[in-house]
Amino acid sequence: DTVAVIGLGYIGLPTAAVLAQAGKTVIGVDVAQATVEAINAGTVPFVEEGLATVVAGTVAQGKLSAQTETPQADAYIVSVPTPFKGDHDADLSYIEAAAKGIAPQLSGGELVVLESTAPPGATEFMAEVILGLRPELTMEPNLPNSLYFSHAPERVLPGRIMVEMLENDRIIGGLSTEAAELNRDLYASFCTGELLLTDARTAEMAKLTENAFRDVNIAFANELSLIAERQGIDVWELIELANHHPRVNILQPGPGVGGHCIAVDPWFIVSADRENAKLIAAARGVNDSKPEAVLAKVLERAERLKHPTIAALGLAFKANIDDLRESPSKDIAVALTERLDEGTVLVVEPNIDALPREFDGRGNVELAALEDAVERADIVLLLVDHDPFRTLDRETLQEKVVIDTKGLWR
Ligand code: SAJ
Repeated sequence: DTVAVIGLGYIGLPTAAVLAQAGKTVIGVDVAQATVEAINAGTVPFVEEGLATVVAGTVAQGKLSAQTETPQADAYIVSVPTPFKGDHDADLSYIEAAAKGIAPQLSGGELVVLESTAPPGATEFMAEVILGLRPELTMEPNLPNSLYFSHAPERVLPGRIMVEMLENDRIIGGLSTEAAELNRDLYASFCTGELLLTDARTAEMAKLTENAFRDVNIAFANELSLIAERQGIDVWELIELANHHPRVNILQPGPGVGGHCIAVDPWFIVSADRENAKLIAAARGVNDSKPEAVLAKVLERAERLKHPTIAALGLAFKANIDDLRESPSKDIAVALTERLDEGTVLVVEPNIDALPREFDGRGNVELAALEDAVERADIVLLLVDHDPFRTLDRETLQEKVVIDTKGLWR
């Protein structure tokens, strides 16, 4: 019962940890020597609630270890990045590299699961790479030389990964029924949610569909926010009122959509079928245009003042996290420092200790404490709905120009 998990990032490491906790012997594989060393020392290379304890415990019990080479195992779980290449096409080269590492270790009977979010056909692609290198093995089930390929996309929410990994329902799509069943039996060892079997292409598309659904719905709210602004209407009141209708449930507008999933995955659908994916592509466009609209509004207000001080509240991609990657709020704050003719930007981000490197070399920006920044500011720009901003004393905002992109202070 040995499982190899290839790629020990935000999904791979938690997956390896819960499998080890469930009693499997788990070997994690990563190209980063520092990650491997951290795990073998029983520590974690990034922060995720509850992960450190499970990693420390399973490493101490000898159930979890890490290495840079792909080992022999009964099951393989591939959890590597799928970045963009070209015009938002999926770059499958990390999946290909993982498959090439796995291929020489196989002898027949193994399960190979793709966990990475990927476009329709990616599991087939992974299988073709492996079978291309090992033509004596087959996808045909129930033979001594059979291999079993499956896709099990994760849907955990960062910050709640260790809970959702155990409790969420999982979609499991096999290249054969037997492969899906083997994958189900493995995941049943740690997952108490429902395990829903289908084929690999449907599973791939299901994951992309969930995030595209959310993106399209956020785009609807963001488009409304632009229309409402021109009409002199408060968009949050508008949405609240419309949502009283029993069949209307509009999401919340904001400065844009960030993170590594919702702003990325819909493109994989677009790239698979540009002709038909019109609404999904348009939604991406609306959400990606929102930071520029916020910026234009702030700059317009700033131009009316001499040496304006602007407090930019929040850099993270959503509330109460320290994750600044793919964050529209950070992009807005950085662009502000570039495009402001004169004046100062006071960045407030309670979840970090130093400004990220994108601000390097800028003389007109400093990281400030909330109360200090608001007191000094002419313009207060709210970009993230972090709790400390929610509870800010509103009295301190009087006399200020307030641009509230999250509707937090209505
Ligand atoms: N946002 C809005 N308005 C809203 C809701 C969200 O502007 O009404 C923005 C957020 O501020 C943020 C972005 O959208 O910038 C995404 O945040 P999120 O909390 O909606 O989602 P993520 O990216 O943290 O995680 C999503 C989840 N997918 C869905 O809810 C369908 C999660 O379950 C997935 O596992 C994850 O993507 C993933 O890994 O794919």
